[in-house]
Amino acid sequence: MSSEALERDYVLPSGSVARYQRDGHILLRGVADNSILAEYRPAIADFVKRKSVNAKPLDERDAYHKSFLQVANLWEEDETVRRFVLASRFGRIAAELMAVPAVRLYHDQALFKEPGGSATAWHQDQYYWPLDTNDCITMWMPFVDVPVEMGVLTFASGSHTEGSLLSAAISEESDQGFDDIVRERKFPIAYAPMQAGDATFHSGWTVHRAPANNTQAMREVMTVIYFADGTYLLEPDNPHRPADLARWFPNQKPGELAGGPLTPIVYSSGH
Ligand SMILES: O=C(O)CCC(=O)C(=O)O
Repeated sequence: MSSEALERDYVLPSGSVARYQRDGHILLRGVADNSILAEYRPAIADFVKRKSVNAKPLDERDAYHKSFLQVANLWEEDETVRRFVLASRFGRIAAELMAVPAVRLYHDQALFKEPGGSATAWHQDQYYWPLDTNDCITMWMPFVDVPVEMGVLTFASGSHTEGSLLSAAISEESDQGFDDIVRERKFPIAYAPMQAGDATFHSGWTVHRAPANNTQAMREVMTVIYFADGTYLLEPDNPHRPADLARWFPNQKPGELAGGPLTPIVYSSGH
């Protein structure tokens, strides 16, 4: 039943594409219905729990690992999660917002911010990605209602139009540096409380952060990242991009078309 729901198209509210392209992010309501949440929330939560059994207590972690429990590419290991991550319903939204005919999966990540988990520093995702395109997008979907004080995703609207604004990995340095840039450039800050099954989509260059989780409940969030089919791989030009190249594109080289068994086409308008 819910797997069928994953194959049904989501109709974008009118004006969504223009808004996404102007702001670099958009909040869409009800992207996953209750049947989808009921099937996939437990599978993803169990997976994160299994992978996090050895996580240190919050106060013994470094600054980055205080922000969330992070588990990547669940779809490789779990058949149920695979259906969720490769769903054409989500891939189609990504393609339509970016106005491209087809998208590939880049990778997925569960980002569970624990009660008391600290803020996620300002950053740009694409700093990490050796992809020669501006057409990268992340779906960020909570499986629980997320009030602002639980750590809702927060965007600097319009910041994606300028490409790389600061060469910095997510850290206290990126937080301070982007904070200054956001203020100087007067990018409007956008965030809103979300309900389970709502999703935000943001561009790879959109500057974003999330506040701390000041509630007693886990912020359960699943993300899926896509890029436009037809994208070429870049020569890694910072200390972080070689690891992404090796992890997501094994056996591929800079200059080649990005795409292999780990980065399948998730949606194509031609099919
Ligand atoms: O979930 C968070 O706190 C941060 C998420 C994020 O930065 C992303 O999905 O790109």
